[in-house]
Amino acid sequence: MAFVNSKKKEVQAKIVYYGPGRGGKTTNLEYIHKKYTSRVKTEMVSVKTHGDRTLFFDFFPFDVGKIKGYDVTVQLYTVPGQVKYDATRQLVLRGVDGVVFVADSMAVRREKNFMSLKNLQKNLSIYKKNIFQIPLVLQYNKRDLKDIPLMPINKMDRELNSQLKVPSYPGSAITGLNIVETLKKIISLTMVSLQNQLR
Ligand SMILES: Nc1nc2c(ncn2[C@@H]2O[C@H](COP(=O)(O)OP(=O)(O)OP(=O)(O)O)[C@@H](O)[C@H]2O)c(=O)[nH]1
Ligand SMILES: [Mg+2]
Repeated sequence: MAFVNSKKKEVQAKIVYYGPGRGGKTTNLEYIHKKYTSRVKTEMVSVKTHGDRTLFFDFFPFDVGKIKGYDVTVQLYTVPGQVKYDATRQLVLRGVDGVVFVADSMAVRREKNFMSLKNLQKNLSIYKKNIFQIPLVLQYNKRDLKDIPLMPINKMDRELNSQLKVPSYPGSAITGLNIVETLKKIISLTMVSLQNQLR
């Protein structure tokens, strides 16, 4: 749950980057952290395995600035995408206000995207949250790859987003394509959904 302090006019919301292993969640946060050094007052906390895979999560607080007179901070997290870390994903999702689902555009990862989206739905339901109601943005990452077969964007949209019908972006966490747009969209959806708490 977001933390709203009406007296101090402060809001803290939690946004989680979710998706299959190796899809680019950590790289999204690294890009944002590097680009917005002034809005990020802390180092990025990353708990990784030797091979650079996320073991627990990545985290940093991001200063959004003022919205409707409130000082807004979003806590950005990633989950570990590897299938075996489901218990950790559940822990990281606790109290989530908004989700970015980072799908992998590589054609060979098609099935992994499906499974991970299903897994998100299941894990949200543990907290009585509905994937059709929570603020959610899809990102089709790795569009910069040239020599590897990628899924066409309209096909990814059809397969992953035909029921959800949420905002989606082709992206690249390496070149920065739509990384900031993705972040701005999820912040804005999250704030709209919290609006009834901001009085
Ligand atoms: N070409 C390309 N490579 C990417 C992109 N995003 C991530 N990668 C690479 O893909 C690999 C995995 O990226 P990560 O950000 O660690 O993936 P993750 O989703 O955090 O993976 P887990 O922590 O295991 O869940 C790394 O080698 C990244 O450099 C992208 O947009 N384009
Ligand atoms: Mg990671």
